[in-house]
Amino acid sequence: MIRLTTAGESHGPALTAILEGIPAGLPLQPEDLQPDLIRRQNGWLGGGPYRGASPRMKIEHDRAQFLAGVMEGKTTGAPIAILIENADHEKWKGRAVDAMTVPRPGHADLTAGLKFGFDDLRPGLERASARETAVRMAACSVCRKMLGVLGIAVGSYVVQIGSVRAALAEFPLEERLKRAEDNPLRCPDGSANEKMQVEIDQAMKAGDTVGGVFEVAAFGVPPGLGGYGMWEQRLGSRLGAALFGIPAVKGVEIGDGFALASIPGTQAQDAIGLAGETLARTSNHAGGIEAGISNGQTIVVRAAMKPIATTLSPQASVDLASGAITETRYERSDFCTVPRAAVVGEGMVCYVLAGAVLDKCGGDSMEELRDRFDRLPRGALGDFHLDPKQKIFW
Ligand code: EPS
Repeated sequence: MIRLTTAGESHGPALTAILEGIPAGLPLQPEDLQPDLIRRQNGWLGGGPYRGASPRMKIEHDRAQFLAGVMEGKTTGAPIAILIENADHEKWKGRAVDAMTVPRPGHADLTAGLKFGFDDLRPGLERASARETAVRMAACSVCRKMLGVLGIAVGSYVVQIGSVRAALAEFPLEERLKRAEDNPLRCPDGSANEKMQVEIDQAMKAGDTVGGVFEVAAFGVPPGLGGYGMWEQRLGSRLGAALFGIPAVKGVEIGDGFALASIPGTQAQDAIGLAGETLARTSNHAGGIEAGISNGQTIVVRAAMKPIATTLSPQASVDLASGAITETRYERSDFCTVPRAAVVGEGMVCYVLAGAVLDKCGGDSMEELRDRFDRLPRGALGDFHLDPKQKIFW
């Protein structure tokens, strides 16, 4: 059983995470997590954030430290404790802060204030802040490292920002992922990239924010992960829950998702054929999941983010201290987080897949896990044990 808990406020001293269930013997250094931490901050590894990422990204230089569960550069099988310091904390330490009493629609201010009965809305937004995804990313990056040993790779790209949609049909999945790493907006379509930046720039000028859509693909996933009986076992529901767990995500699709609702059943499935002695498909409408179980094809999921709730232009609200009708006050934030959220999406997919692999194979050490993983059936005809005679079941 794999389990992740994070703790930490956006402007508190540090963010922390405890990741349980990673087997012993996985080589692990803080530097292994660094590329993902940089990609989450900037949208890519190339150098600096895109225009429209939060100015906070120039303040934070996230670095993960292991406080437990890693000795001599290897996991021990014990819970892994991770810490990332908040550089911005220096500016908040010892400073008196005006009470926050006017909730921003769409943020946690109102719901957390009501739920917890706070006398100031700040504790809610401090914990609800997507700053939390920094340490979540670090923990998910450990899962990525474990999956990498098993030959499973996960990547992402942006398909839409605001009203600009990328034209991706000409690029195979692998090419999309490669191209995404060359652009801070993570969009594989070069001309769409430029239009997306213009859309973000326009939103910034207008004191507004923009949302969008990203996709995550996982390669090398064996058939047989997940389950069909109960909803919490279905790989689709696990991935869906994880992606919905990213702040501002309002929609998730698997494979062709909503588009499948409007085409005939004969065209919506992925016909089963043979390549030599192994089962093969020529399409992947199902996104690598059939009946809640991975089918050995590439897993493809898509998530839609609403525009960030914090806008420079004031929005109508109520001062909860006085009851007066008023407007929101601006708090520093991102104007568009879609490229950054795509990287967090990769992390969430890694976390779910690592859990599903461990559920299927178990293993206290990487050696044990690897041995069991390597023996999983991959869909050769010889993997099935069917007997064509009649049977009386009931
Ligand atoms: C966030 C507001 C901004 C973002 C933050 C999420 O923080 P601040 O209020 O300090 O400007 O930068 O995200 C991060 C710090 C991060 O590392 O992703 C919010 O309100 O959700």
